[in-house]
Amino acid sequence: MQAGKSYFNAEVPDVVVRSLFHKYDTDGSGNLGKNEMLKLLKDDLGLKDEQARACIMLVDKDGCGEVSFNEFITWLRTENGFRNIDDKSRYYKVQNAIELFKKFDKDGNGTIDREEFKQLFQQFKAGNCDESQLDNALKSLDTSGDGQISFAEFLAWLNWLPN
Ligand SMILES: [Ca+2]
Ligand SMILES: [Ca+2]
Ligand SMILES: [Ca+2]
Repeated sequence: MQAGKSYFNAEVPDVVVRSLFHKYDTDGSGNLGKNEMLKLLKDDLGLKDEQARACIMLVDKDGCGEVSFNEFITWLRTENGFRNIDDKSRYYKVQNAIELFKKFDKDGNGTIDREEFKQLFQQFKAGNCDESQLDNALKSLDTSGDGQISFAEFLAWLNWLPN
């Protein structure tokens, strides 16, 4: 499968990507919300529903649920952007990571906060943890420093995907 082949190309001028982005920003917010992104990925890039949902998790770096133009173009221009969806073994790992992430994102808001992280940390450490260990671990995962762990940060920490 060669989903999105035509756009997945560093040669595509920004203006083309921008017009694609604006076409699907139907509420004119300047960001693509979840439904807008789903529509773009499925209608224009030809992804299946499940792939499109995985994609959104990958593109939305800060986990705020909205994709900015910068996040979008960075993802399109990154060689691994589509590889993570197209390549069977990479995609399998992405799916597993998403499942794991969702398990700990108890309130389903798309990021893991400190309370949710505590559960994760205890499970991975197999025991109790003190608060300073917890804070240190959180800090090392939270590379953006916003106090929340996004899926992108989580995936980087799992280190399941080869570059
Ligand atoms: Ca929008
Ligand atoms: Ca959460
Ligand atoms: Ca973060």
